[in-house]
Amino acid sequence: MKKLTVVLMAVSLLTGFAFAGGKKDASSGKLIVGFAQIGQESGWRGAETNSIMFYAGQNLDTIQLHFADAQQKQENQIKAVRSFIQMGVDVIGLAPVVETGWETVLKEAKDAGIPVIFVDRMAKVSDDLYATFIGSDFIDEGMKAAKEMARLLGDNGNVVMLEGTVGASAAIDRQKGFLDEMAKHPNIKIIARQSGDFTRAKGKEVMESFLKSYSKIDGVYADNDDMVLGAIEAIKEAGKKPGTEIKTVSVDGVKGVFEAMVAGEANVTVECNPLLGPQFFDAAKRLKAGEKLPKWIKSEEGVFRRETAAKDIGSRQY
Ligand code: GYE
Repeated sequence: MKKLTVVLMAVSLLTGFAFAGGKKDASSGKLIVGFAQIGQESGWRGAETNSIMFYAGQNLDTIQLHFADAQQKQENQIKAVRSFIQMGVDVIGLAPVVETGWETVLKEAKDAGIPVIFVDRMAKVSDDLYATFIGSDFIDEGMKAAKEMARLLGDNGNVVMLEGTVGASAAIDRQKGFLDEMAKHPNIKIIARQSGDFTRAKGKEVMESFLKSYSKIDGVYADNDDMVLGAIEAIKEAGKKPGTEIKTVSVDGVKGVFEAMVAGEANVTVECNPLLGPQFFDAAKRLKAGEKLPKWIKSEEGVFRRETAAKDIGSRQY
């Protein structure tokens, strides 16, 4: 905690489009990076932000980080990117909240000669508008989740889906993977789908309404762990048993879900690695040095089940 406080003081923090930090100090020779973060919607995102801040804080002599929190609004992210362009940073990191609507601002970055790294979510733009994407294979995560759900339900039952932010690559592709895989299990019915915006509060709200509308729900799949944690609260408040009567599968691998698995209230989490700080700054350094990077730097991820959660929880870093 102490370390993080030092880091927070050392990097410039921008909330939304508000801009603090001034022109870059070109004489410093440091790698100057602007990072346009989505917000603070989930435990996963908090872990990613910490990973980035921590790495920058450990490398203050070589890295200058300007960090913007867009509070889940694309317009704020666009303003943050524009302010980074104005500052003349060396590299921009962007976690695009949604997939579309980025062409104009990315062309501005390109014209200014500033490479852009997509971090953890993708955007739908042509290859010349970004340098690389560092992140997960969301389709694969969704498929893994569906296989786990089919196993938990013995290939039969009713499933509801709590979906992430509408238009976010992490949500769109996880659902695609989940549904494609589920198509191989015709006795499992997807009876309802709705967005819970990747947050615990909305996940709970949506699950409450599902529980009112459907008397037989055997499984809940969520695009992230936070929403399933909200759903678990809703299920308990409705007098049902999460993890046994209603099985859960979600994506991320945050501590809270491991705790729920240890308590027998959740079943499976498919890992999505948020500890991207080291890879991000490594890529930024290489881009500054003029290197060309592969278009996708993929994260490696596992699947964690309730049966081993008590053992696994000890080695979890987020
Ligand atoms: O799964 C979710 C977060 O973009 C991969 O965003 C990320 C997702 C992550 O809010 O919890």
